[in-house]
Order: sequence, then structure tokens, then C-alpha cells
Amino acid sequence: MTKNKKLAELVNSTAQLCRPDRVHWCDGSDEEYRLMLRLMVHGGTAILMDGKLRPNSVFVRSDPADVARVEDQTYICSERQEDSGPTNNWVDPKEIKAVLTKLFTGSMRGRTMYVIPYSMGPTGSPIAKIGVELTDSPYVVANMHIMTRVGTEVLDTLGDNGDFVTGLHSVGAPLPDNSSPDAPWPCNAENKYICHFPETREIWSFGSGYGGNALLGKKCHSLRIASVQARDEGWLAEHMLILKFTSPEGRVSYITGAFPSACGKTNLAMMIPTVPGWKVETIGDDIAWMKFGADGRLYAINPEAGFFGVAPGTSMKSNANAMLTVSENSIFTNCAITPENDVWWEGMTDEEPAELIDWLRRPWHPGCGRNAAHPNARFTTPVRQCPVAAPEWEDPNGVPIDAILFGGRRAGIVPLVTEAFDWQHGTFLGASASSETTSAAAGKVGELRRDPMAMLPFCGYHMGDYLRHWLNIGSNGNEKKLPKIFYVNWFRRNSAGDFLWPGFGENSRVLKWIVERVAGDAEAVDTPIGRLPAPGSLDLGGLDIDPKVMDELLHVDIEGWLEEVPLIAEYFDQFGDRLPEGLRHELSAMEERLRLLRTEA
Ligand code: O2Y
Ligand code: MN
Repeated sequence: MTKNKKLAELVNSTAQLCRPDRVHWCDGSDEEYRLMLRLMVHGGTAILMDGKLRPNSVFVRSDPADVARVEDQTYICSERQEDSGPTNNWVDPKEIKAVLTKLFTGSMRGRTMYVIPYSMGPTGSPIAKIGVELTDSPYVVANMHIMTRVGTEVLDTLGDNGDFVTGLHSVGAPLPDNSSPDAPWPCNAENKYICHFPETREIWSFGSGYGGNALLGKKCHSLRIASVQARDEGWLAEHMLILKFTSPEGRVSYITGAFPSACGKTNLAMMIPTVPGWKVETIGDDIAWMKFGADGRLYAINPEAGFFGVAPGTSMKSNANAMLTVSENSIFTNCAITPENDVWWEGMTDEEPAELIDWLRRPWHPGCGRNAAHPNARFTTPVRQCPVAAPEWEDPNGVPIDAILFGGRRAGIVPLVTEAFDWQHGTFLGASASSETTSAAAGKVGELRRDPMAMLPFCGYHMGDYLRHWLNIGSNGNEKKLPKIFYVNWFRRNSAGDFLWPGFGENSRVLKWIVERVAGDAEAVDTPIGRLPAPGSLDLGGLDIDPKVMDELLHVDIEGWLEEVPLIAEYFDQFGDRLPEGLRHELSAMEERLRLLRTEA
């Protein structure tokens, strides 16, 4: 229980509203995690995996109507509509609270309400923040155990008067009476609402039990609400991996990287470099909170304690470290099950198993015409189990960042790597970032969408103000100590549609060039879109790649970029006068440089 007045009142009033049969205060213990697994097993939500094969791990199959984040039903409910901006859905906070209060009324009947006190970031870290999620889902409790720091220590840190982000969550499927059967994956497909109240630092989530909709510490707290806190307090809450990159001489660099959902962030964060002697270690794969240290540098923490990674495509070839991480204490959601009671998903092995039970509980065999695992199937697994977790991954003070990467999935135009001229230009590169969509969010696959700093689905306020905040961060007197900014594209294709760059561990060649640029040890050439590797400066030793392919990868397509200019301008126009002038200036300066080069050519 708690002496914290706000928390005690919240728990009482929510229990009054939602009418759960009982209230459970989470202590974060291993016994509690195991209890959640047992409850899920007995409720038909989960199957226990072979204890010798993968101890403390389960398979979970969700309802087919609840398999991904739902961006269309995700709202930023700021007091004033103009503060949520054109890229967010908005509803009036009073109106939606009235609607949701009706939906939450009695919504936990027949269920337990779990009170999850959690810390995003190492408990007690000066960069960490506390949240409390009230939920009726044992799946959420078990996942929050892995993804955050849960329990008594958090309550102690919160103390009697500490403040926290409030998260109210219900799967929205009350059980009418004691004898009512429960669904294996209760949810409310007709009424899904993921609502954020930025001014009051609240999240109300109804109807979905899945991932980003329900594990409120993740996207809802650590990005949408935290981005607002970061704006107000002068720091950055970003959709970024954090990695440590060490040279053969032992020189350490820390890099953060923003890539849209399911663009290979987890693979990059755990990469096995192919450049001899270089080492990558992981600090985080999805979210970075960056604050200025006393020395004027930006320090980052990973607010999470686990990975909620996309399973399909993960293999010993693409990401051996992720495969080794999921060896125990893991939750596999919407994956397929082998006859040996192990897990499988598309791309895990070269050869497909002869038979499986698919994520929809049906018999599956190669060539049957269906996916065995859902394309957005996930593993939830602790960072501490990652063989390449950096020893300092939980340093409460964070790690000093040397370089920031932006990127996306672009088949054409965008070179392998581009260095920004300065912070403002780097902000422009991030602001104009775009990518071809994947299945992480419900919606169409393969469409091109602009995704500023990969924050489009996660920015808790007006995107124009967010971009202004980025510029402000670059003009607070610490300019010289800021990380350098780069834009990367691993996904450029040739005219036949084949990828030009081998990716995966070979991306370390690009990281090497980046950290050498930071140290002043590598050459670059100025182009209208930024600085590109000078001939010979990218270490390609031992890589069998045609020089013509490298030329294509580093080619600046003047006409292609000139066609891109009005598209970026059109995208920026939606932000009206909230778009900082500096970004318009960067766009016209780039256009001018492109036109000049065309005239000269
Ligand atoms: O579909 C979901 O609910 C998960 S989305 C997700 C999970 C982990 C990391 N990133 C993402 C994302 O969509 O960016
Ligand atoms: Mn993400």
C-alpha cells in the first residue's frame, strides 16, 4: 500500500469506478511475475514453455482484432486543439473523459485491478520518472515487470508527496458474474481509445491489451507524455536506440538513433560489427531520454528495462544477440509453436519447420499460404539478459552522446550516410525524414510517410513546437558540445529492386566513419544535401562490393532532390507559423545549393 495521498486517492476512486473484484499492489518480485504467468496459463491466455528449454517463459496469442498499436484511436487530448497539432488526433479532454468514464464504469467487474508502480529509468536516477499504471490485465503486469522497474522500491522513491504519471488501463471486457467464462484474450474491439492528457500527465487506455496500447510505460509515458515534460523542462524524450561503439584502441563513443517503427533499430542496437576490432554494445533499442549534464554535454538513459522486439525476421544471422537474449524470462506474443514446444517465426531459420501451430492456433505447414507468426509478433525480454548489454546500461547519470542518427527506409534518393552541417541543418534532416511504412502500426504497409525524428506517432504535442524545441536545445550556449547529427539509409535499392547495401553488421562501417568524423579523423565532401564520405574514407576493407554500387549508394541525385523540395515544403506547410523559421531557411538553402550545382553541371 502507500502513504502517497495522490496515489491512495487514485486507487480508491478507480476501484469505485471500475468495480474490480479485488485490488493487487504489485511488488515487482519474481514470485509475482510467476503468478502472472500462472494466471495467464489458467485463464487460457498463455502456454507455459518447456522450463528447461526457456525457463519462466510463455507463449501468448492475442485476439486477431488486437495485434498492434492503433494510431487511428490514439489521441492527444490537450486543453486546446491547436496544441496537439495537425499530426495528432485530438478530442476535447472533458468530452472524452465523459465518454471514457462511462466505458470504465464497471469495466473491471470479475477481474483484479493491479496497481503497478513503475520507474522509467533506473529507480532514483535524476533522469528517471515514476508512473503508476492501474490495469485489469495480468499480461500487462508481466510485460511491465520486464519492460520497466516495478514495485516497492518505486513506491519508496515516490514517498508521501512525490508526483507520478497516471495510467488507467482496462481491456474493457467485464465479466458479468462469477460463473461467466473469460475469453483467452479479453479486449473490446469496438471501443478502443488510447488517450493522453498532456497538461495533467495522464493516460487513459481502454479496449486493447496489446503492446504500445496497453504497456503504458512505453510509448504513452516515455514518449507522448515525456515529450511534453521534456519540452517544459529543457530536455529530449526521443524514439531512439542508444549504442556504445568502441574502437580497437578502446576509444568509446555513444550514439543514439531515431528510425521509424520496425526499421531495424533493435538489430542496429545489438549489431555484431564486421569491421575488425570494433565493438557494439547495447544500452537501449527504442527510447532515449537525453538531458544536459553539468559539463554541457547531452547524457542519455534508456528509460526501459526490456525489449519489446519485432520477432519476424529476427534470426541468428540478423540478430544473434536478440536470439540469445530471449533464452529465458521472456514472453512471446503471436508467434508460432513447434512440436517441441519452442517458438518459431518467419525468418528465424533458413528452413521452415515441417509443422507448427500458428498464432491463430491452427495447424500450419510450409506452403499452406499463411504466415505462422503474425507480422507484428513480439518478444518481451529483459535488457540484462542481452549478451552485449553495455555494463553501464543502467548508469543513473546516463552516457554522453557523441552522435545522433536519423534514418528511414527509402528505396531511392537518400544516400547511405550524410552528415549535417550543424545542429540546425541536422534538425532539418530529422524533421524531413521519411520512410516506407511497416506493420508495426495498424494501417497500410509500404506507403511513404514523412516521420519527423521518427516521432510522428509519438509526439505528445504540436510537431511544429517540437521542432522548435529541437532548435532551442541547439542554442542554449552548449552548441560546441552537442552531438553531431547524421542521416543514414540502409535501404537504397537498384533499378531491379535489390538492396544496394548489405546492412546488418556491415553498418558498422558507416558507424566507424561517423565516429571518426566526430573525432576529426575522417574526410568528407560538401554536397548540397550535407557532407558525404570522401572517396576512400569509408572503410570497405574485406567487403566485396562493386565500386559502382558504392557510387550509387553515395550518389546525390540532384533532380530527385529537387523533386523532393516541394514535397518537404508541403509537409512543413501544415505546421503554419508554428514551424520554426530556421527549418524553412534550411529547405530554401538546400534548394539553392541544388540549383547552383545543376547550373554548374
Ligand atoms: O505494436 C505494438 O504495440 C508495438 S509498437 C513498438 C514496440 C516496440 C518498439 N517500438 C514500437 C514502435 O511501434 O515503434
Ligand atoms: Mn519504437
